[in-house]
Amino acid sequence: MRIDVVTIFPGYLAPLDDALVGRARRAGRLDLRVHDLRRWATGVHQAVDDAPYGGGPGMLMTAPVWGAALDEVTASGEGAPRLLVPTPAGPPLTQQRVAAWAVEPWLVIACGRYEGIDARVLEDAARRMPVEEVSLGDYVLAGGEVAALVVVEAVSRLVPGVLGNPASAELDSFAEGTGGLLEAPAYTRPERWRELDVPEVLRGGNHGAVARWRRDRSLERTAAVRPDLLDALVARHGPDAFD
Ligand code: 6GU
Repeated sequence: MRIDVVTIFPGYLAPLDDALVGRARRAGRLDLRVHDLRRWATGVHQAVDDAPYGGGPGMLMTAPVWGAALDEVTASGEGAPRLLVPTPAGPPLTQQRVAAWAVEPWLVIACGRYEGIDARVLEDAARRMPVEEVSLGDYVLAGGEVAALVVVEAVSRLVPGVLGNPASAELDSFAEGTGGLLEAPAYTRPERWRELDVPEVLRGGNHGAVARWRRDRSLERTAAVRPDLLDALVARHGPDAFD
């Protein structure tokens, strides 16, 4: 899979050299390319922003700079990529959307800064490729770079061959295998630590009992912190969802 990230702060994406994603890149399973938007800026000051029409605070990133960048990046491969644009104004990121993007051959992520990007940039791009806006949640970040890190990490761990044990992705919180619920708490050795014991059932080797215990803890935890996920499960599977 190929992912291009366009940003005015390429250094922000440096963590993608590390850990799981870094290993996937070096193994050739992930072709990740980070581009400095300023490369496409013109004029002596290499400006990428300007004041918004209609007034208001802050600056907007300009259409000519983004247009030139996206023209070049999106023409540099086979076919058209899917364009992802992080913005607090987008629909929220979910594991479902992550899983859909993980089977795409090519993603381009356009990181906005300041008050965002001239709206015509996305309108124009959508003439040639699928475009999706995405938000990390109901709070405001200074730019799209952290969201790009989140998307790249979440997507790449679902790309075949990236995760050491593919079964672990199936059991993740929010994944299909757990019915879209949160995972149960987990324990490893030592059995007793600071007078705290690992739950008896997990030490017993009764796989059916372990599975029931995990499902109950999973329901408990989800009801406590994310009741909306339980509602979604009932909406999908009906009132017998917990049997
Ligand atoms: Cl994707 N971008 C920005 N700038 N702020 C955000 C966000 C994205 N998601 C939540 N807040």
